Amino acid sequence: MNKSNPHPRRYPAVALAATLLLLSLPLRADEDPSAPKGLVALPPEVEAMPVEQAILTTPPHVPPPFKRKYSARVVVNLEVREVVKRLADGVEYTFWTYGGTVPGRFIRIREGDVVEFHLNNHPSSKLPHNIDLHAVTGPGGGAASTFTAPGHSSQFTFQALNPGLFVYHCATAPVPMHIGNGMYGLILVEPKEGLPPVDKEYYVMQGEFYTTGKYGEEGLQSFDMAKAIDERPPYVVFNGAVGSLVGDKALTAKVGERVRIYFGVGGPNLTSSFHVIGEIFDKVYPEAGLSLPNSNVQTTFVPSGGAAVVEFKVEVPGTFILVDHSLTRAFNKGALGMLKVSGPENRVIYSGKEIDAVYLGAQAEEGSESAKREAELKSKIAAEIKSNPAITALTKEMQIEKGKQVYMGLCFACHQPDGKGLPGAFPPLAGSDFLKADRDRAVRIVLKGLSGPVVVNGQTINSVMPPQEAVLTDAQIADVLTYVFNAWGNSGDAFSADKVKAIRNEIH
Ligand code: HEC
Ligand SMILES: [Cu+2]
Repeated sequence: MNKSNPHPRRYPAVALAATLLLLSLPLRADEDPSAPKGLVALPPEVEAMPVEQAILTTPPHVPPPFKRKYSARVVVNLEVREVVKRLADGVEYTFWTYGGTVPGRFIRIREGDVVEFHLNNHPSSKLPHNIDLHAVTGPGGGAASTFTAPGHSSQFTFQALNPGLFVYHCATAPVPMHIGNGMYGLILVEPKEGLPPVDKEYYVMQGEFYTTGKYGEEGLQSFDMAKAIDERPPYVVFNGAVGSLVGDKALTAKVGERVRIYFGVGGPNLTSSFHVIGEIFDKVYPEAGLSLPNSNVQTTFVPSGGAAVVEFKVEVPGTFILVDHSLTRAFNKGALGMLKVSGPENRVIYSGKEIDAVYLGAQAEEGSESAKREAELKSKIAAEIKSNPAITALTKEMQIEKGKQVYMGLCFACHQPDGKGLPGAFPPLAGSDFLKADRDRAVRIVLKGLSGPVVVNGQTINSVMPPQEAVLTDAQIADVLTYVFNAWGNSGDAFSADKVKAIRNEIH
């Protein structure tokens, strides 16, 4: 074992120049890099430790477990790079990274190791950056010693006192922006006794992106501070992009293997309800302290700036979906990955669909005979009333009031009390050209719901409206549509319950 330090060390002249340069930049007071202290005089027992270069890996890969049973001096070289990459199909983003990827390089060290850490900021960077490693005991987790201008390199030393899986991130102001642009990663401090061996180890991190454009809006997107402050990210993703762990980029395992996922949340804001659909975590080290695993966990809660280690044996083949179980994040914002398991089936553990048979449930009763009779009478009355304009006007007014009550109890939650909807999520009913164009269709939409792309006043919405046929009576639907067609500057005739009923029958 080579016990000398083969490592060239940078000398204070360079560092001093760096400091002078940094002092000329606008800094936060607490980031003022006091002049470099010079290289630490390591005690003989540390000087005597073997020196090794850390192996850093890109996600979803993890460096191999340690074979050594002693502490070492580990040299870590991490390079900051600002890169334009894919965030989603057709969507690009200028990511700020540790090593060119989001999350940054996975760093694996061993409890007790003394780490000589070099943060190198590539000359092509536009901004200074630093690093706060949650595995570090000391001011700013290293941030105070690593503020590094483009084309510069900072060095500091720390000892890994606590085992665990830790997040690291940039802590340069504005911190949420640096993290929000992708400056985070994981550092594993393996306990001295090691971790139980597994067959596959993977590295997954969740983080959200606050793009100026909506989800899927094409082109180069930039960071939207207002959305970040409101915590309304268009994207919540695993490993830095929509689809980074799907298709041929999915994680893989074979039936019978034990899988361990090092899962972290970079944030900058959202926490994760991490879940693998169709699996139960045999073991979770909650909050990634590596001493007390929990057993048989469905979903583990991972804080922003925190991590968890999950382990499970894969028993049957298939595709298992990694999600943040806050599910619109998974299905509408990107927080979805895949683990593809190959191998023989075990139909006792999971049979697959065994039988498809016809099932005749209790049919929704159309109503009793008397209700039918009542409806007939009502329709006769309605016909009579129709011929009297004064009554028609009063009936319409009453319908509008009743319809308003239905609207304010149900529809308002999505279409908003003012009928204006929410851009990108719920179409407007106020002034809606789509609504006005087809009265019968409006009835069908309320009865049956609506999904798929729909263009309202030139804006495309592609979402889902739940059916209301089981919730509202024909009269209520007639009333609510009469209200909708006459509120917020809209104008139109009243809807009759009979008409609604006729349409209901037609589509059944
Ligand atoms: C859970 C949310 C939700 C509720 C509750 C809801 N809607 Fe909708 N509605 C939607 C969405 C989403 C769409 C667009 C669906 C799509 O993209 O295909 C929509 C579309 C429509 C449309 C056609 C588009 C337009 O703007 O003209 C009408 C009409 C409509 N809703 C009326 C109603 C009425 C009336 C109610 C109450 C009885 C109601 N909705 C309740 C979510 C909702
Ligand atoms: Cu930074």
